[in-house]
Amino acid sequence: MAQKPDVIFVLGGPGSGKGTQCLRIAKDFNFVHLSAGDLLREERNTPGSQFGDLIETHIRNGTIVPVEITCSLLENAMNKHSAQRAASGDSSFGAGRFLIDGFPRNLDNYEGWQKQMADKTNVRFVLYFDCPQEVCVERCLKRGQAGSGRSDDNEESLRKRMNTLLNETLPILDLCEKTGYPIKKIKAINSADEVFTDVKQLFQSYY
Ligand code: UP5
Ligand code: MG
Repeated sequence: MAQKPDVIFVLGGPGSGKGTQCLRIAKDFNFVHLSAGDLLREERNTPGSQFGDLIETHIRNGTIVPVEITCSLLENAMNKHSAQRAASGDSSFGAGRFLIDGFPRNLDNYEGWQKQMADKTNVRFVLYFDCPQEVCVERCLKRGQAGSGRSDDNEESLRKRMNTLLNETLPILDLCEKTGYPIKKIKAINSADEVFTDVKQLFQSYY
C-alpha cells in the first residue's frame, strides 16, 4: 500500500497566529503549509471561478464554505506538492508532511474530510492556538489598518468570525479527539517567538 502523508490540522481563533506559526513550523520541520483560507481566497480571485461570489459571501460573514469546495482545493494542493516532490526525486520525510491551517472548522468540514481524505492521510494531531477573543480581534483590526486588504478584517466580520469559532469550531474538537486526533493546545497570547518556543517543543516530540 502506498505510504500516506502526515497531516496536522491547525486551528484557533481569527488572528490567533495560525499562519505566523505555520510558516515557522514549515521551515524548521519540513512541512508544506496549506492555508484553507488562502486557498479559498485564491479560488475567489480566479477569473471565471463559479465559486467566487459564494466564497466571498462566506468570508465576509465569517461563515463556512461547503466542504466539497474546500476539501477539493486542499486535495488538489496536496496532490500538486506530492507530484512535485516525486518528480524531484525527493523521498525524504516519507510521503510528506502537511500543515492544514484553518480546517476543519465545523461538522460539515469534519465529515467531508473523513469521507474524502481520511483514508489517504495520516492525521497526527490538532494544534490549537488558544488566544483570548479581545487579543484576536485587536490583532486582526491592526492588520486591517495596516492594509491587509482582507474583506473580513473589520469589526462586524470579526464578531461573526468569533461566533463561528465558538458555535461551530470548538464543538468539533471533542469529535476530533474521539477519532484519534489528539488536541494539542498552545497558549498564543505571548509574542510570536515565545509561542514558537512551545510549538517547537511539541513538534520535537513527534519529529
Ligand atoms: N500576530 C500573529 N501572532 C502574533 C503574536 N504572537 N503576537 C502579536 N501579533 C501576532 O496573525 C494575525 C495577525 O496577528 C498578523 O498581523 C500577525 O502578524 C499578528 P496570523 O498568523 O495571520 O493569524 P491567523 O490565525 O492565521 O489569522 P487569520 O485571520 O488568517 O485567521 P482566520 O481563521 O480568521 O482566517 P482564515 O484565512 O483561516 O479563514 C478566513 C475565512 O475563510 C473564514 O472565516 C471562513 O469564512 C473561510 N474559511 C472556510 O469557509 N473554510 C475553511 O476551511 C477555512 C476558511
Ligand atoms: Mg491565517
